[in-house]
Amino acid sequence: MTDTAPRPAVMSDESPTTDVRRIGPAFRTSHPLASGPVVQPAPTVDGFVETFLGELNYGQGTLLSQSTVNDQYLALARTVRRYLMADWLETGTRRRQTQQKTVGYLSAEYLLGRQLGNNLLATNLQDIAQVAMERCGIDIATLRAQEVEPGLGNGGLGRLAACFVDSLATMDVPCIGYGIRYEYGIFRQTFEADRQVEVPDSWLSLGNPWEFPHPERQVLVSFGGSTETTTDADGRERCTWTPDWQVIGMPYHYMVPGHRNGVVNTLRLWSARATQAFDLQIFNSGDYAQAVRAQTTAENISKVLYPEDSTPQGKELRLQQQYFFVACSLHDFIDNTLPADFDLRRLHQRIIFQLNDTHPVIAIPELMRILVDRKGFAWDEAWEITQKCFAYTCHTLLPEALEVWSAELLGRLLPRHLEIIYRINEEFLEEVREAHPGDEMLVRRMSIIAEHPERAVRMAYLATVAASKVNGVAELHSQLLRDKVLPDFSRLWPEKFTNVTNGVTPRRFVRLANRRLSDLLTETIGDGWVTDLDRLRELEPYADDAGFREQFRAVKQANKERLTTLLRVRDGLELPPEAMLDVMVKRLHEYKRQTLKLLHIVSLYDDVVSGRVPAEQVTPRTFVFGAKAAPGYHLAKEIIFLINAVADVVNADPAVAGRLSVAFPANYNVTLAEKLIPAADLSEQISLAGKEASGTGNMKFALNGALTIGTDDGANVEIRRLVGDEHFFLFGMTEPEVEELTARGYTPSAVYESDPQLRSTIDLLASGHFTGGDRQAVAPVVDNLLHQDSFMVLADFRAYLDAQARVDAAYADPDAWSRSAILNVARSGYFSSDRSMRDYLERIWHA
Ligand code: 26V
Repeated sequence: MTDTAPRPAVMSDESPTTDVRRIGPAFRTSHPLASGPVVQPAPTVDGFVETFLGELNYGQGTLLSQSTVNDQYLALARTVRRYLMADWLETGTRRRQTQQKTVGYLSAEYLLGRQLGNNLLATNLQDIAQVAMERCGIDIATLRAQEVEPGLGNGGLGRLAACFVDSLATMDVPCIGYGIRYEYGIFRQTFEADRQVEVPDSWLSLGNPWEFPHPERQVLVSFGGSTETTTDADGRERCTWTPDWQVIGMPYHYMVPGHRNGVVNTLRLWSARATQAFDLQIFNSGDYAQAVRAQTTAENISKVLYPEDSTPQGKELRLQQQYFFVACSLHDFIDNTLPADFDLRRLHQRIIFQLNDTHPVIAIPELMRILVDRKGFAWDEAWEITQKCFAYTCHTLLPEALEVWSAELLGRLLPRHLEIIYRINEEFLEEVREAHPGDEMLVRRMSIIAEHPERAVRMAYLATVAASKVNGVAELHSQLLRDKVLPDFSRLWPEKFTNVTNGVTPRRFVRLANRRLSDLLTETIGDGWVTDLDRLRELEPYADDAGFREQFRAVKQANKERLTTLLRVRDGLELPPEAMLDVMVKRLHEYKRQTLKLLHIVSLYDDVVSGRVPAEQVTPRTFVFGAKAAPGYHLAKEIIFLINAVADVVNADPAVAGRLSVAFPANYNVTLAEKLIPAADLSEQISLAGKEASGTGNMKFALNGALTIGTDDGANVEIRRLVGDEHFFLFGMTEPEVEELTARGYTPSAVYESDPQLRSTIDLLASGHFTGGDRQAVAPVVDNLLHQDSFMVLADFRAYLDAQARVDAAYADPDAWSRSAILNVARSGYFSSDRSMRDYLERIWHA
């Protein structure tokens, strides 16, 4: 916000709810139903139909015969949520009574995916709902397709948060997920002339049956202004912050059901509103337009998810978002969740705030502010409490992805927090000096405050200093975090650092996404695997059973056919359902190396059109890409353009018809992932070693019986170790080899000159063959590869092609391939997010 932008007014009272009837029973009664939910009858088809029609008539205000698909979807959703409500109320009551330690998961992103299917699965209502809808003459699949997924995240980090809250509910661990209810989630991607065009994601426009606004729990959040330090009667320094504008945080609650265990936890997402003081201001203001703009300023805070997932832009609105949701969440837990007389010295016995990357790290000075300025704690005691209440997860290794906020901006928006950060830093640096007297270089390196190019706060350092534990998200990543990103800190506090390898929920990504495989698994080893994924091990002997392999192949084939049908209808793509399905889906980023995949495709195509390889010798493959680029990431958008351009030409060229096809369905999201992953034969995990922190798509593919071609990076390392070398196609430089090449000096043009096949491939691309002769159109990508290639695509090209040749050879033996695929499933149980949660509980939360 600029200085002249109108600001929402400050209210005189700390609580925004003074004129709202406060929480708590409005009356006392001995009615037996007052303190427990009205008992729901056991679900039956008749009961379901009746509730559904009731919701349609009395909730939606329409008749079945008049209703639209959206009416029916909303009524069905509200019917399902009724079956969850008693468990939700009961879980809440139980949590209040037992007062167990709660996990406060602080995440700016939750990439939830569609809710209806998941909630039907959790409640075991899938079959009843299907029959009930049939009785009403409705195809339930049409209603499912009506749901717009809540895309409140960018990619891996947001999806991980969604998997974690699912697992915690399934394990009956008390957890509140705190985040932001963005009015617009991740943009919808469309292609125009092969280029990405972003469309706003107005996911709320047709109504959202899964959320519950709680105006009685709203919270006031302050920004700006100045601070003043005075000395009170006892000689103690006291700081007062006089903000100059405020907004209201309105919580929306979402159900997070456990898998058929009667538990429903809560996800609490905050939405920004203008204050009532502001409404008065409008009313009294001569300048109505200016006053309305102030309202817009307030409500902008939760308007839109930032679509960048690697390069922080230092945007003021983003810092406002971060402080907004964190301030709401801390206030909510401390003042509205704990009992009024709670002794905050015991705070760590009731909560552990897990910081999902640096985005919520401003919570650290916020808790200090609450304890010192509002609750009257001495600094040292407040710091002791604070250190016990936070743990920090780092999700990256890219230096440019580490958030740094300029002191100028932080001080302008949150003056008191900046003071607190300075004091934390001073005391921390004293500790460093004591441990390493005379080493001022070390002090400067470790300072939370950077001085160049401008004075700024390093959020990862602040998190590391304050947190009880710091973890990476895969073994290799945690090691590199200790050795490369935070080496001074890991020497100072070796015991602070730990690893928790990521995981994915088997409920959504196997049971829901791959019903056919799930049924086969359950027929073979029982259904215990859904909540105890290690039991997939029991499948191992069946890898040698020809009959089972046959059934397993039939599942994969049926999934492929479902996908080809979907892509025909959704994207107008004609794909052969028999070909090997080779899939690369993830955000578009140079380090992930979609261009390496593209060079492979072009080289295969080049082999055929140049006559070097007869088309009949090419293994039929369908290459599928799914990827969004950050709107401001120009090179990533050029890569998208090039993939589409290559796809157009390859798909239309009769020389490779029936052999090579390329599909790039627009708008890859959780919903599409659930269709793509179960159909895949080959999973592409080809980042430059040392760059992908973990990856979680890699786990989803392995669990769905795809084989991986991958580098020694992130969780690939652990996947390969578990499934076995012979069932994983490893290629490329290792992280130390990358380091060594960097040190020696890497010259991509020399690699180009020395490998004739690479030269031919790049020359074909550069010739304009795929862009109607337009060489300019391919220049950004080609020039970058030849003259920069920051992620060493050319250096790994040869190894990648060799590994792909091994893939072709293996695929030629369907029995051996299926055996490997089955062993991938059987040996990937470790990658359940339930296991990740057990590791967090044991190593970090002690909850
Ligand atoms: C970072 C930033 C940087 C500032 C600008 C906005 C923004 C938004 C999101 C992020 C998160 C990037 C980090 C991330 O998503 N990391 C991914 O986390 C996955 C879950 O741990 C992991 O599997 C992926 O390897 C890692 O790239």
